[in-house]
Amino acid sequence: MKKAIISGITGQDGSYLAELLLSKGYEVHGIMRRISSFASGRIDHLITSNPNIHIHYGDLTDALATAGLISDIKPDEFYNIGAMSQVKVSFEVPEYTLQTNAVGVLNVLEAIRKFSPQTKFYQASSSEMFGVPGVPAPYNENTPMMPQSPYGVAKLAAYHLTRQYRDGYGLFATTGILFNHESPRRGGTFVTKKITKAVARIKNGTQDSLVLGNLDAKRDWGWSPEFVEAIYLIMQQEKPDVFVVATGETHTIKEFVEEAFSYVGLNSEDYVKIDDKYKRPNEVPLLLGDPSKIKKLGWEPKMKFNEIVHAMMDYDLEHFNDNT
Ligand code: NAP
Ligand code: G4F
Repeated sequence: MKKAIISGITGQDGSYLAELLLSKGYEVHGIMRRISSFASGRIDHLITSNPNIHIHYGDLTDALATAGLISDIKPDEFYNIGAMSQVKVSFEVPEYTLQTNAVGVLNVLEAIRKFSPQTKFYQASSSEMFGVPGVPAPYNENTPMMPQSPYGVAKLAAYHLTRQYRDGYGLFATTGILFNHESPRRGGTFVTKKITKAVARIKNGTQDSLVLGNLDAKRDWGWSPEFVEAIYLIMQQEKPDVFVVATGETHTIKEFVEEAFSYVGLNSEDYVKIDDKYKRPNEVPLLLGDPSKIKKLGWEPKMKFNEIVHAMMDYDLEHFNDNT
């Protein structure tokens, strides 16, 4: 039985990845932070039903605990999915973001190098690493990078650490540069979930309006369950490498808003307000990926933009009162 560690198992991607690995017969070890309320909502259905999932308290910033886990378990695969993943928040907590998203990755790589060098390592890189003004889209594995947020800077540092441990020490340290991907499990502070939840509440009469920031930014939105399949595929290659994972289609935030409101027969102009507090000091205005390289491995994005909006709306219309 193959053993995998997933950091970030309580998050959107971590929970879908845990499901995928368990379905493939893996013994899955998840790292979960201790917080003051219950953090395991997205994986409770697995914990209560599958004896092959094991949860360990930990934190990527805790080098000793991370090294202890890797040294004890000696996993076949380590999926580094954990991160402070909210770009806007990274402007408010830049040091913490760098500690978790850059130094935290170094902690894992060092532990693998010292205690379990046969472990394959996957790093969750991000399209937020791009952002050179004027560089034509779509972006691929060779597009120059210039992140526009502390989050992106931290992810770029981790991207280079992954490359350096691959080239310098011969570790199987691989990475996917994932563009935005969504699902009903998306955290409530990200724009898609904020929109679908609000529209469901407005439709049900429990919310009056939806307050947003920049509606003109464009994002290449995919479907998280499909993107974790790409992560798994990247990890199964013979050699570590870099792959862009994207749909190759981009839409403005405004288009997402309009699609969500029209799905429930409402006009977005009657409900949407703009507040500058949701805007960022700087940001990447256009994200559009070129997934040609990963498509050659047989991966294909299937869920279309409208289908993603509708699937998230269907979920939130049913769960509009949930505290997620
Ligand atoms: P998410 O839902 O916010 O999940 C992040 C996970 O990381 C959560 O389990 C969180 O734990 C955990 N975490 C946060 N700080 C940690 C720390 N200091 N130590 C250990 N774990 C920590 O994010 P996601 O959307 O699933 O994204 C997964 C990964 O892909 C992240 O690395 C993200 O940066 C990257 N990424 C995401 C996208 C996207 O569009 N979703 C695109 C590109 C890259 P709690 O539950 O305790 O908060
Ligand atoms: O949903 P978002 O917060 O996602 P963002 O910043 O693109 O980051 C996500 O994707 C990255 C990959 O490209 C990941 F690495 C990262 O971890 C995360 O998953 O914002 C999307 C867009 C931005 O342009 C933002 O300015 O929506 C715009 N926006 C407009 N109003 C808003 C809001 N974003 C949020 N979160 N909240 C608003 O009210």
